[in-house]
Amino acid sequence: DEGTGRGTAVITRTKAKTKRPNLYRVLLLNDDYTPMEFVILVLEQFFQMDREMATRVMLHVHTQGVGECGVYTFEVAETKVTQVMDFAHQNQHPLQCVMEKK
Ligand code: TYC
Repeated sequence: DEGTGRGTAVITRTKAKTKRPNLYRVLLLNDDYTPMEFVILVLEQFFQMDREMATRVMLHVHTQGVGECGVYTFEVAETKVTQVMDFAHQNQHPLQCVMEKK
């Protein structure tokens, strides 16, 4: 450094940098075979909804084709999708659950 006579400047961050995590929507897709009651059960069990909210969301998916169950960080969203897909498979329902980046 002294050899060239040129100094090097280093800027250090003083303020704590908070970076927001990427968020993902977990969606339920409609189909013709999964019983409405089963979908309500899924929303209550995996998305902490009460019966009223679960029924509203289920009916939204039923009429609109797709609906949001919740918004989570990547790992949580991935876990929800896996849990719902496993539970649907175990009960031989074709219910589809997916995640998409917000
Ligand atoms: N369409 C289904 C029925 O009539 C009900 C249903 C709702 C299925 C939501 C899937 O994500 C779903 N039995």
